[in-house]
Amino acid sequence: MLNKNIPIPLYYQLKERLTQTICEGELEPGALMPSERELSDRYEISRMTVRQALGEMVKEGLLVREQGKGTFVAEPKIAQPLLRLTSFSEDMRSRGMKPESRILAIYVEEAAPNVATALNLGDNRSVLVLERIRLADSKPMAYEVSHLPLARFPDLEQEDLHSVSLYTLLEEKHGLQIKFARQVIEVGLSDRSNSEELGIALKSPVLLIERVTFDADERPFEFVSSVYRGDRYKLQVELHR
Ligand code: 16G
Repeated sequence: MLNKNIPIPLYYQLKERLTQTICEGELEPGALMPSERELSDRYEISRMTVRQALGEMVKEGLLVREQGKGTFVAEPKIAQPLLRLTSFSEDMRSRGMKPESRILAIYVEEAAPNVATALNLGDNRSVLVLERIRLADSKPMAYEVSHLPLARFPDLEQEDLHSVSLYTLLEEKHGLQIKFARQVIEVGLSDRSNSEELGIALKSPVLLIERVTFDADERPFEFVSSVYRGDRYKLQVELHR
């Protein structure tokens, strides 16, 4: 039971109690939370108090509300370190998750001016565009559009990129040495097309990430713009002084 005789608000006590049951694994990610009525009966508190506790937990990302379905325990966020250049596949494997890609499109096009500048393209502006949904344990995590100079990777279009890591392919088959990347991260809202592909509500918070990656000769070989789910990612960095 909650303690009505101490100066700690009841909604806060309930929130702490529910958070504890989630942290201890009693309520697992994806589990449906008991309804407001059940919680108010169980803890003998008003539904308004329950609503306040659940509302705060939704704001903090511990719970997610799905229209018409109920409130669920959120999947834990992936803490993405910012100082190492890794691939999506490496990141997921290092966490014991299975990386996969759903290829939405592969095509060749004339690079847009910003892509041509980022990739330092001269007269030959043909780029291979790879649109992928990146999945971890079958759940969509990110939407990525990669642009690669076609002249450097003419055979890439024929490869089976569904289960393979692009970086592994470039390193192992094309002998590329991946050296460093420049990345810009912004906050944004999901739009109609990526919301659907990522399985999130329209205008959900997302991370918009742009990466230009360079080889050992410091030549840029990929320009990637991606949309990462804000409910599944947090960024982590170690700061020194
Ligand atoms: C990451 C990179 C992306 C790269 C991909 C390769 C970010 C924001 N993006 O998702 O630039 O193309 O890894 O992954 O980190 P893969 O080797 O698994 O295909």
